[in-house]
Amino acid sequence: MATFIDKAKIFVQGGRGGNGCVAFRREKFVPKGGPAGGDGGKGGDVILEADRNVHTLLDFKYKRQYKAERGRHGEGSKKTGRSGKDLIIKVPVGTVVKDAETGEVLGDLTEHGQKLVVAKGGRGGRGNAAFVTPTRQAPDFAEPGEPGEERWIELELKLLADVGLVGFPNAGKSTLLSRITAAKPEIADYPFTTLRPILGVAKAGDYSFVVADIPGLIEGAHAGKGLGHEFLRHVERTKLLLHLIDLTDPTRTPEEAFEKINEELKLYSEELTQKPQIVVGTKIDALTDRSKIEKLKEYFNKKGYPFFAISAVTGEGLDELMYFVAQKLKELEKEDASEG
Ligand SMILES: Nc1nc2c(ncn2[C@@H]2O[C@H](COP(=O)(O)OP(=O)(O)OP(=O)(O)O)[C@@H](O)[C@H]2O)c(=O)[nH]1
Ligand SMILES: [Mg+2]
Repeated sequence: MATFIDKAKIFVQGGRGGNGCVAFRREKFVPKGGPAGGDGGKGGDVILEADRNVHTLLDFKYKRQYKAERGRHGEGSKKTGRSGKDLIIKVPVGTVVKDAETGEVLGDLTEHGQKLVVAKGGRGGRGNAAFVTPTRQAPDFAEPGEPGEERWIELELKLLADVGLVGFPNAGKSTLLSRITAAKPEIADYPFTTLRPILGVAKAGDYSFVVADIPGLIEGAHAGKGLGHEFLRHVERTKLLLHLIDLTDPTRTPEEAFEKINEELKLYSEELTQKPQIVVGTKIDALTDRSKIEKLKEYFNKKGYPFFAISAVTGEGLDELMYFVAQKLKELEKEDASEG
C-alpha cells in the first residue's frame, strides 16, 4: 500500500486563568465592608478533535501556534470571572499525537468525534473573599491566575493515496505531481525516471487529498517488461485514477495509449479497471495542432470518461482538473459513507 506519513509540529497553549479580585462590599457608613473579590475564571483548554472531513495535516504547515482564550478576572460582589473558551482543533481521523520533546504518545485519535486535551487552561486565582478566616477578616490580597499548560506537540498521520497517476513512461506523471503537491519527484525526458511510488498532498480550495505517482507502465508490464507492474498494488486502494496521456507522443495515438495501459491494468487486476478513471491529455503547451483536443474529449466522453487537457509546465487546465478531482472524491466519499 502506498502510505506516507504526514507530519506537523505545533505549539499549543492553554488559556491563562483570570486573576482573583480584591474588593470590598460598599456599604453606607461602613468604610470597608466585607471582602467581596471574586475568583478568576479558568483558562480555556486546547483540544484536538478527530474529524472525518479533515484529510491531511497540511493546514498545520501554515499555522503553528494555537492558544486558547484566557479566563476573565474575578470581580467585586464575589463575581467569578468567565472561563476562557476551549480551542478545538480539528485533525484527521488516524492522527497520532506525541509530546514533541519527550516523544511520549499523548493519544491516538482513531474515531470521528474523539477528543484529546493537549494543553489545559490555567486555574483562575482566588479572590480575596476566599481568604477570609476568623482571624483575618479583611484580606487585601488575591491570587493571580495560573498560566495554561504549553508544549510543542507532534501530529502524525499515515496516509493512503486517494488518487493514483497511471500512464506510459514520460507521460508527465511526476511533473504533474510536482506541480500540484509539495513532493519533489525526479523528472527527466527518459522513460522510467520514477522507480518507486511517491506521494504528495494536493489541495483544491479547502479540500486536500493524497496523490500517488507511480512508475510508468508499458505494454507487457504484466510479463515483467519495463519495471513490471508490481507497484500497481500501490494504486489498488486509491479511489480514482488519473490516466495521463502524452498528446505530443509521436509513437502512438492517445486512443492507443489509453487502450494499451488499460489492458495492462486489467492483466494486473480486473478491479483496477473498474475504478473511476479521468483521462488527462498532457503537454498541450507543446502541441502544434490543438484541434485534436476537442475530438479526444468527445471520444473519451462517449466512452464514459471525463477528459481534461493540461500542461503541467504552464499550468494550463490544472485548476479545472483539480477542482473536478476534488468534486469527484467528495462524491465517492458520500457514496462510501451511505454504503456504511
Ligand atoms: N512541454 C511539456 N513537457 C512536459 C510536460 N510535462 C512533462 N513534460 C516533460 O516530459 C518528460 C517526462 O516527464 P516526467 O514527469 O518525468 O514523466 P513520468 O510520466 O513521470 O515518466 P516516468 O517516471 O518515466 O514514468 C520530462 O522531460 C518533462 O519535462 C508538459 O506539460 N509540457
Ligand atoms: Mg515519473
